[in-house]
Amino acid sequence: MQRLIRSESLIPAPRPEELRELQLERLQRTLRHVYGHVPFYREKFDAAGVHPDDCRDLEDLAKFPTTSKDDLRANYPYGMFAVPRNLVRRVHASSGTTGQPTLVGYTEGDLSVWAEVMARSLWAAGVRPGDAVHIAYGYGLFTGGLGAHYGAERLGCTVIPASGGMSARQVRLITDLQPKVIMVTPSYLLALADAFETAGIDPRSSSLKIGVFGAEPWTEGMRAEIEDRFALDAVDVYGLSEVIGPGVAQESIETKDGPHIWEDHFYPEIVDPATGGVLPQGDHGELLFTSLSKTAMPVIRYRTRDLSRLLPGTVYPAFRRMEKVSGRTDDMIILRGVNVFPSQIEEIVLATAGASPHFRIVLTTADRLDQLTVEVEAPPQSRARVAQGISARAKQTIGIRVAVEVVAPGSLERSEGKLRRVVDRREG
Ligand code: DLL
Repeated sequence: MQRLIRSESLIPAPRPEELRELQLERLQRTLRHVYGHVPFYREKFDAAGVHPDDCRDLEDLAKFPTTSKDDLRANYPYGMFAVPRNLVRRVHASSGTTGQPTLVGYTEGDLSVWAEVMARSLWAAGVRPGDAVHIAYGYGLFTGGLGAHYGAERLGCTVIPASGGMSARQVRLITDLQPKVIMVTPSYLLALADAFETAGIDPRSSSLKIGVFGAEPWTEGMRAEIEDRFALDAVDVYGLSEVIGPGVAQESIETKDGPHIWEDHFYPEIVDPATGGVLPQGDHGELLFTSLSKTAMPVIRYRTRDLSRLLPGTVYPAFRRMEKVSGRTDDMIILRGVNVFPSQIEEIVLATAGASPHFRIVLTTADRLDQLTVEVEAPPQSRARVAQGISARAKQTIGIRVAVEVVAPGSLERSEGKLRRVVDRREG
């Protein structure tokens, strides 16, 4: 895996059979490791009648049971760890908007792999040693800040660890320190665009040339909006704490065609979300990951709930790509029998002239029927046109009737990290 695609590239370029061999060896080792050290996996494998020795090629992985977020919750805090606690150098916890948080852990080796895949991701994003990188992902239990931080340091960048929030100060830092790169959630970048304007600075005149955005779904419409507002290249970084954090997959700045998955460390599968059955390459479904190199807390067939599909690699042909995540199995809204994703509403809002990109989806019950209201900002003069435009597009493209409430610019709450788009006030 030391061979590089071009003499200067950080992205490995193994031959297909070389990669499969490495994946299989790492998979077998990981299965044995969890079976030997995590009672949860041992019991689950035994109950399913499978043993690590049954994994003789990569396809055999499908015989093993999947792991869910509930399994992680039930084993909180240390039950999923596969090494003694004193070998765990760091823990992170997932956002856990509802209920019990989930804890993840890293050995020293895991932290090193994480920095490496994140450095690789930044390379694919067009970032180079010596570039200044402004990190506005939150630092703390969330993996965004520290994950991005150590990757950028590993690559040899100058890191500005701003964390999230205090937008006026972020504008000041960016203006003074002139970073070329920003790493932040797309929704918080929009809040920063407003903060630039409040400070009387055109965001397009900032030093930022590359934005590495992730931690929440964002659409092609949002990419266009961001690139236009800031005059930068916007690329997608994907990851989740259970697997490692940011840096599981990264979109190339050259092609912007969905993240390439760093498959030498994270093995992807797509399954039918309802049946759990493995789907062929190209089919849409739920993304699963199996750790290939993690030691402290490997996951086996972890159900991400993210909806995507696997596609062949392009600029990095050794690795498969995932289609940009359009939504999650658990943020799908069923409105009078029609499935609606927040990303569909995002596309509609961004395509509507006069509407600001700040919007919220509010679900209520009226006369025992579910109702979806899009709350969106627009100046008074375009109120009627925006309301009409959004409801007409929703009818045309999704086939649903939505209510639109146009509010004054600046009145919706701004994100400082991951945005909660949907407010569910439905009865029952
Ligand atoms: O959000 C890790 C991360 C930080 C990724 C910074 C990228 C940048 P969690 O808090 O565990 O970890 O949340 C993981 O966020 O399952 C997806 O639903 C969503 N997500 C992450 N990246 C993307 C993306 C971090 N690029 C969950 N597009 C995941 C869409 C994303 N959704």
